[in-house]
Amino acid sequence: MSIAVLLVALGLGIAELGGGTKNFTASAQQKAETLEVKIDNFSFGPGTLTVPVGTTVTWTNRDDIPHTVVSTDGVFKSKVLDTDEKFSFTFSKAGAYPYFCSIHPKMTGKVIAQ
Ligand SMILES: [Cu+2]
Repeated sequence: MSIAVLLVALGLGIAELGGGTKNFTASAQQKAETLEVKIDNFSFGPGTLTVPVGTTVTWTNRDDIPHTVVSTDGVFKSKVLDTDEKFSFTFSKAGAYPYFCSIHPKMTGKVIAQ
């Protein structure tokens, strides 16, 4: 009798654990969102952006001068962005993604997806 009660209690505990894991997964998915990097005064801001995997990053050129966003490893490459134009990329794999402006190679930035 007492063993049966114990087993039921254990079963409930495991069920709760399972529910907790599902909730955690759901909230992690809700965190996937769009984050913005501003291009202004010949720099990317923030220069290093850490995001959860699945996040879409949008670069917006707030400068009066055309810029590009080009992955050092060839993962993504924007067209030439004029003032207020945007470029987006979704980081679906974890890793470090350094990038630069191909017009002004001294402009560099990095996205870390984890
Ligand atoms: Cu540039």
